[in-house]
Amino acid sequence: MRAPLIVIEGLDRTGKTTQTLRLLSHLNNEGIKNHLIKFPERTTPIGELINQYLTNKRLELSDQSAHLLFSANRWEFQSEIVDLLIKNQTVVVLDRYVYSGVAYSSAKGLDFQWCLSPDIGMPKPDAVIFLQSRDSTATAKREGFGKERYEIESFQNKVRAQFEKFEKDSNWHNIYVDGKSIEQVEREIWEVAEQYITGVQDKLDRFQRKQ
Ligand code: DGP
Repeated sequence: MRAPLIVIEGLDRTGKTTQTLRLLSHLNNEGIKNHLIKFPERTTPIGELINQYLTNKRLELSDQSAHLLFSANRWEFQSEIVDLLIKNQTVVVLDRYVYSGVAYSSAKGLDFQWCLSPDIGMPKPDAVIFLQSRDSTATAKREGFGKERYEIESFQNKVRAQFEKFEKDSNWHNIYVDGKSIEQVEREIWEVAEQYITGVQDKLDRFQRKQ
């Protein structure tokens, strides 16, 4: 038995990182062991290269190379994620995952299936919570938008269309953020997350006692 793996996805500047931190506080308040990993994880050597690529628009990489770097960055954490879920029985929350990898790269014109393939073998999440915005102009007006490579309104619309291809997956949950307070979105995220988490802690404790 493994602990739940919860992914928070979203377009740029939809409040994803704020909401991820609120979810962690909620888990802490409930006394549920948890661990956050944010992708891209910019502190590893591969992550540093990705950071340069995102922040220095003059740094040129082919779209395929960039895609494989983002995937390699996730693979750097594969065994840590598996150990947390299985050995440590810890809920893992990921701020972005494979879905961002596929959506951003296929929005640039790369083949959707090709984009999926380098991540085959990464752990499958129990739930993916996608923070959606119907109004791309509102997102584009948020503070800091435009600083990084992909923060261009027309491109974000293409990325959204690619993310929507995952909507039919049974673990996928859309949450619209337009016009909602941070607290409202936080409540909606918890309503989804708790379906996967509530009761799991008891089961995990019993399972560990049996080992
Ligand atoms: P964030 O740190 O969450 O703001 O993400 C940084 C940017 O990188 C954001 O524009 C989304 C993009 N991104 C995240 N993951 C991937 C990925 O796997 N592939 C590509 N091409 N872009 C990604």
